[in-house]
Amino acid sequence: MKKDMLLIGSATPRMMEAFAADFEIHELDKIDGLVNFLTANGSKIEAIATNGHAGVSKQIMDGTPNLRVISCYGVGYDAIDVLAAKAKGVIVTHTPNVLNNDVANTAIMLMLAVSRRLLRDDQWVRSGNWKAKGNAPLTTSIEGKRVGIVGLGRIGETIARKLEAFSCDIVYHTRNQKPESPYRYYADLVEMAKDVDYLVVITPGGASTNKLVNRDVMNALGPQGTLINVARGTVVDEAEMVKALREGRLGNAGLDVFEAEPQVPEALFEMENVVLTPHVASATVETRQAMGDLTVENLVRFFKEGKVTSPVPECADM
Ligand code: NAP
Ligand code: 8YV
Repeated sequence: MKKDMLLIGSATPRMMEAFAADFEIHELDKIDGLVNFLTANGSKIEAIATNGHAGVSKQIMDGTPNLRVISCYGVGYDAIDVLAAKAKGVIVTHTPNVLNNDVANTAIMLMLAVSRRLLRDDQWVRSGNWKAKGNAPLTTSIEGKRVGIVGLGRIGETIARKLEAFSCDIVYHTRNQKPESPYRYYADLVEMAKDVDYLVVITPGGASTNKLVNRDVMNALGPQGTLINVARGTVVDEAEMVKALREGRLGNAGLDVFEAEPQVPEALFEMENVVLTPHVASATVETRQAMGDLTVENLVRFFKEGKVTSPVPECADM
């Protein structure tokens, strides 16, 4: 018999087709009145599929007493209260590794787009400036520059490895030093920011990283420095970042994530030294297909084999 699954957020047609083979799907977006839905159907729901943005609200967690598994379409799961889920015996899964390359590519794309003023130069051609004013002003190379990676995990390591092709000098900051890493470690983030040209942020979100990149870190990075954030908007103090960019205390920024998405501080829209993308680091057809397949696989395996492929670390012992 098909299990009842609550789908929070959207899923691709391929995911929907795969889910439909094993689950009775209840789409939150199509439910009219969550309280009534949970009263009538909450006890039937055994599985939830959600994503890193939407997570699972307390109301839904409390209203689904027979929930057994939550599958997150994304590697970051800061929007899910994993400890509350675990306390209820609910296992949480996510999609690590399959997105490493595209997220790393996005970080490097932002470094290049900011430093080589890609958007300005595209506009230089389209606006007729090239004909009217001649060559565009010179830009800055990323070649051989020092890059500080904040969070040297699966994606951070991938960024570091790819940046070796640009002869970059890689250093990193994490809470725990990685003794086997070839890169120089900084226990102190401000000290690292003082020494680098680029600071690339790729930690998880959540309480432990909230506003980790604060005013002191941005001042240390300085007027020639570039901040790249592909982690979560909460990891950077956004108001301080806008001020630092405006006052020239921070040189440039390339940002894929924001504190209150899809709200983005409008002050950033006019800045030529800033490149903005709408949280799309993993959003290629290829990577989203791999993430979708893993999201489905975790749920299907759980009910067929009693185990999952990629539990979040907190649930690895369940
Ligand atoms: P991961 O393998 O778990 O790596 C996380 C790294 O962050 C580890 O090196 C960890 O080291 C470090 N870290 C954690 N808390 C820290 C803290 N308070 N201070 C300093 N470093 C800290 O995770 P991943 O797979 O690389 O993914 C990282 C994150 O990227 C995800 O959680 C997600 O938020 C984000 N992401 C964004 C997009 C996007 O679309 N923009 C896509 C994918 C992922 P220590 O534990 O030693 O500190
Ligand atoms: C996605 C992400 O935007 O994996 C993550 O942590 O932030 C991204 O890959 C998202 O989770 C997909 O819904």
